[in-house]
Amino acid sequence: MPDQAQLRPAALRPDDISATAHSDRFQTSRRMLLGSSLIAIGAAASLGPPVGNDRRFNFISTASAQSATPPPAALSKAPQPFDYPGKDKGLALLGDRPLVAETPESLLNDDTTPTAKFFIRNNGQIPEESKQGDAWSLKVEGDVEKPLTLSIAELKSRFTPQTLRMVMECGGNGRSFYQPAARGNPWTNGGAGCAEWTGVKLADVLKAAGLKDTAKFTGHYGADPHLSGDTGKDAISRGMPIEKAMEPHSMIVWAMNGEPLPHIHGGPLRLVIPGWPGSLSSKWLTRVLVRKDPHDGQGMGGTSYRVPTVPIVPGSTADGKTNFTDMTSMPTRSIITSPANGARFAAGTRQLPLRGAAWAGDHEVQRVDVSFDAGQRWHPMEMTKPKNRYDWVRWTGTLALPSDGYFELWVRATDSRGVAQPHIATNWNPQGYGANPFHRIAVLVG
Ligand SMILES: Nc1nc2c(c(=O)[nH]1)N[C@H]1C(S)=C(S)[C@@H](COP(=O)(O)O)O[C@H]1N2
Ligand SMILES: [Mo]
Repeated sequence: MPDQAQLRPAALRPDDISATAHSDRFQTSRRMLLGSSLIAIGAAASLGPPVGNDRRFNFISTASAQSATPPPAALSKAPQPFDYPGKDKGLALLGDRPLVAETPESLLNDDTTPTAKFFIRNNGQIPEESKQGDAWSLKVEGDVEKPLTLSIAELKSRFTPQTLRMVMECGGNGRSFYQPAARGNPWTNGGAGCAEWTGVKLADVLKAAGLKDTAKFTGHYGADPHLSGDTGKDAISRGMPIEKAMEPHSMIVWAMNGEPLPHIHGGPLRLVIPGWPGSLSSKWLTRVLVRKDPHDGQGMGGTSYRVPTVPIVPGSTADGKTNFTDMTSMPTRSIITSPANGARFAAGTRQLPLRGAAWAGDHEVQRVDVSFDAGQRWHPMEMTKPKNRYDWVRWTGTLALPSDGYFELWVRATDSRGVAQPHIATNWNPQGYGANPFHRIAVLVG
């Protein structure tokens, strides 16, 4: 096991981390001051003349556009570049140990998220990079007729490969919008990406092992060491009902965007379980255990990836034992990917082109609307057809602005059940799952 410091890029040393931890993004999610963000951002914008490259306006963070928090003075500071091999410098570091970084909404403007821009979420240490290539092996055992040990070469030759473009999203995406702050990484909307995944159906492999009648749940294991280095503990080990495992979109994957799966994204082999919390999509996959009972690994039970079935008072304590359930489908979410928050346009601009994405966990996106008057009027956007189930919807549209000036743009998706995103994060829970309020950005014309 190499020293973690060696694996850590230079820019992620502890002193830099504390600087990042005190960035505006981090603080706004933790402060609980009251006030209207419209007033707050308006005030920030008026601090400087509305001409030229006013950094105070340009660097209003997405988080402060979305929270009810006045932006702190530190807003004029440029965010620190993210420095990790093969990764875009614009990713936002949320934590160093374990390494966690999100993708700002404006970096999700591609139809397919390039690997360089894909978010990173680790719970433990990053394991040593495997040199085994296609000799890497996966065990399938438990409540099966014939336990299997399969190399990647065997997975490729014995089963029919498929490539699907699908969203993967962290269960905690949107967490920073909860008030009071919930425990965990303060994601805005960037704990999600949509990549082309190549591999085989998990269902085909489970069928080859032969599911017993008692096979009701799965448990997933990866090769990454626990953060403490304790070899008796797993970094994370989550599981799901067998029905989700048998869906044709639940995959064992060895390639991402047409390239061998990169080490940081779980290469050489991982699960991709679309629509449900990303934590089920085990990286560095070594073992799938088929079980009679719900899995009890690291990250199962208590308030982990669990949400209230009876709403609780925000900020109250709960142990998750009663009136909580494991999170299944992720909520409906939409983002404006262009323009970026804080963009400025020439005086006289009236036609404002917009681009974005929307997705809805297990459901489909039915419509996407944008408002530039705080929800008084909503304008329907045009949606492209997803390539396959679990692909996101890319949407475009043009707003006709009535004048120069300051506008906040809100986007709202409605899913196939007719359920739209809420104005604010609802169903507060101690670890902050399921927050999906409108994405809001600010733009200035003139
Ligand atoms: N082995 C292992 N698999 C894991 C994790 C982990 O820490 N270890 N993190 C999970 C979580 S919480 C998420 S959201 C996704 C993130 O995948 P990514 O880092 O490729 O974006 O991986 C999941 N799979
Ligand atoms: Mo996650």
